[in-house]
Amino acid sequence: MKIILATQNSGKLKEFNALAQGSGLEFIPIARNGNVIFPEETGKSFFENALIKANYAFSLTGKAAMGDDSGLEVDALRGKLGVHSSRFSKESTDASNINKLLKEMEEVKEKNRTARFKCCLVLITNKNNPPLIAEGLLEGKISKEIKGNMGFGYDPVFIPKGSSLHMAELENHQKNLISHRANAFKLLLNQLN
Ligand code: ITT
Repeated sequence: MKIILATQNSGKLKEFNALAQGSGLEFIPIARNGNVIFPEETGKSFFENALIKANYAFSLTGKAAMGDDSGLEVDALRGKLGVHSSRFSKESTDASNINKLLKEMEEVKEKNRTARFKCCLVLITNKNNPPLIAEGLLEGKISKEIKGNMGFGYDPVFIPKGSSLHMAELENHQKNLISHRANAFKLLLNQLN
């Protein structure tokens, strides 16, 4: 089954196609040429934003469509960045977001640097069925240094619980064994089967 992935993030597309190996699912980007204008992410939760993305892709294409909304919750910042993870800094690039996060956490001690990645997936298969919804998370902490060049987003400053490596130091297949996205996707596959 082919599923349109409502994202402008090529890292997400790559991860979903790796996670989907052997499942009979294949994720197709909503726009190969970047010509699509995405709706604003006005939701107050990861779920609301994932639904906005899935609805948009489904109404545009009429085909099965999935939205992923994800982000970081940092305890020392009282649960920020949440739904604002991608727009945390003014420039909204991965590098500027990471720099702002490290700056805001400069004074935070090691033991208080706990955080988690969260992901909500919404899959619309056709207009007569309610959407499928799945959520996943990954506990960890925010490092003081930037390390690694794999993955995307905040991976260079996130250390998964129990790991000595930053997420961006993990090979793709290692990240895909533990990530918030992988955990959500497993639950979604269970519902689909
Ligand atoms: P789309 O909305 O087009 O899907 P996006 O990157 O803007 O792409 P989100 O709105 O879901 O995605 O924002 C998620 C933010 O959290 C963004 O800054 C990502 O880089 C970051 N993020 C999500 N999953 C991540 C992961 O696995 N590793 C590192 N950062 C991640």
